[in-house]
Amino acid sequence: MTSRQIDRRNLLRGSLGVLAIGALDSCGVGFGGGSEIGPGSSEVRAAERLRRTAGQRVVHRRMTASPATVDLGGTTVETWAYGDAVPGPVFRTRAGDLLRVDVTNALPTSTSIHWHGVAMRNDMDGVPGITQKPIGAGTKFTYEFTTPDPGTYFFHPHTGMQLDRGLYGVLIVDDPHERGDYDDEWIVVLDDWIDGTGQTPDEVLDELQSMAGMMGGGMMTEQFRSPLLGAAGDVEYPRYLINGKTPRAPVTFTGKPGQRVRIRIVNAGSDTAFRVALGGHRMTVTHSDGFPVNPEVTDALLIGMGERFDVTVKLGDGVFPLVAKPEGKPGGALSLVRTGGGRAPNADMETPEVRRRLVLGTDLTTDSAVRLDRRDVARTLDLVIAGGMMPYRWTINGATFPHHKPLYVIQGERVRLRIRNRSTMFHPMHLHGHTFGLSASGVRKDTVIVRGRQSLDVDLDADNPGQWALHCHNIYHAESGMMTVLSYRRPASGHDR
Ligand SMILES: [Cu+2]
Repeated sequence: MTSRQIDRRNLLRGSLGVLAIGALDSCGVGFGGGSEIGPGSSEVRAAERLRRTAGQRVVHRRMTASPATVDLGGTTVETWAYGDAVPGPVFRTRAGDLLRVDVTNALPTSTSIHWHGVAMRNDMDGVPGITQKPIGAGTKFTYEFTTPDPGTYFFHPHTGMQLDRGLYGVLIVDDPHERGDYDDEWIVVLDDWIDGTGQTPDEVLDELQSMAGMMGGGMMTEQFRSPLLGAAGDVEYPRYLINGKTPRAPVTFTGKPGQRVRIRIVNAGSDTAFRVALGGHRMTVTHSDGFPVNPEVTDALLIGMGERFDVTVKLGDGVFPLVAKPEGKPGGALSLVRTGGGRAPNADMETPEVRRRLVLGTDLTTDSAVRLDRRDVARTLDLVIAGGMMPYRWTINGATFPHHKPLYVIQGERVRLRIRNRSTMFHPMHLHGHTFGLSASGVRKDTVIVRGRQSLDVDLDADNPGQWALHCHNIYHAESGMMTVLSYRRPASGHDR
């Protein structure tokens, strides 16, 4: 590893947070000339005040992050988890409620929690060095924010490689006005797993980053490939999980024939897109990253890291495999759906639906109720994303975080992000604090797959002031530089000069 890499990674793991934190509480006194709207600013407080209502319900929960011994089904591993379980807890609010979570950090290192997809107050977004100080080992932190929009969300650390251990849980924001035309609901969390099987995610990252030096050019350039995505991943995982279990001990969902079930699917993986299908069934996709889409019937669904989809199924009679096949990689994850008698299907992860009609988020169309209104784009920002295995370095606009140039916006603007993928690898690009609309279809998302060599435009309203991470949700890429900041800035005529 080069000294520059060591330097950068130390920055990411802590000292950047300490260095930058002085700027957080004083409005606009920070990097880049003194006009950024920081997480501790009056604008951020004002935005949160608008979300609050008289008599707002408070949902109060507690959670501890700690080392844990976890049984994945035939494999017991030492890892890090919330509440000693993988996945961690499910938190549930109604739209408009205040969520308060007291977090105790019993890990041997600092951590943070990012509430992925939630359009929340910037100072609770959980990104050390950008929105808060790291939560030190042995200390506590309370997250408290309004959950404005219904949907399926999840949470995880925004610290180093911690997400690729067992630190993740689900946040469901219910819609009090929903018709609720389903009989039951299941939460399905997908994960790619290596921790405790001989290598930690940090060791895998070190290996990827030092590969060039160790092996010279020409070797180890073959990534996992998918005709659909291009290069499909960098890490071969020994296990793939649904709700924390390998196919040797699959979780079983039970229901009755004819029931309609809403399945909320979350990809908590770090380097793996999954093809999901339910044997013997077609699925109707109803929501993408929490927001409604026009119902789309499909056999299989491709889910990138950080994406969530809700589907409904009408259950048949028998026992069926719910399969999650890692795109371009061997192996798979399995759970079972049981509504009647019969033997469990073979755990071969090869139900034919996986290879029938497949949709991605970019194939869907938006429910008109959540389409962004028609407005002229006030500002277009280019995001050229690039990089490769040799050296293992991933960039946005030519720079690696934290050497990035922030993308500046002004509150109230309609902003277009023009994402240009110059690499052969797919990248699920995630913006904090906003749900953009795909320019082509209007579909609202906060995480979107950009395939190898693909270009994609997304639009957003700059209506949530603060400093927002914008990064690839391949955690190995994000930790190797593929991150920048969407930075709200006061207009030049403002009071802060
Ligand atoms: Cu990436």
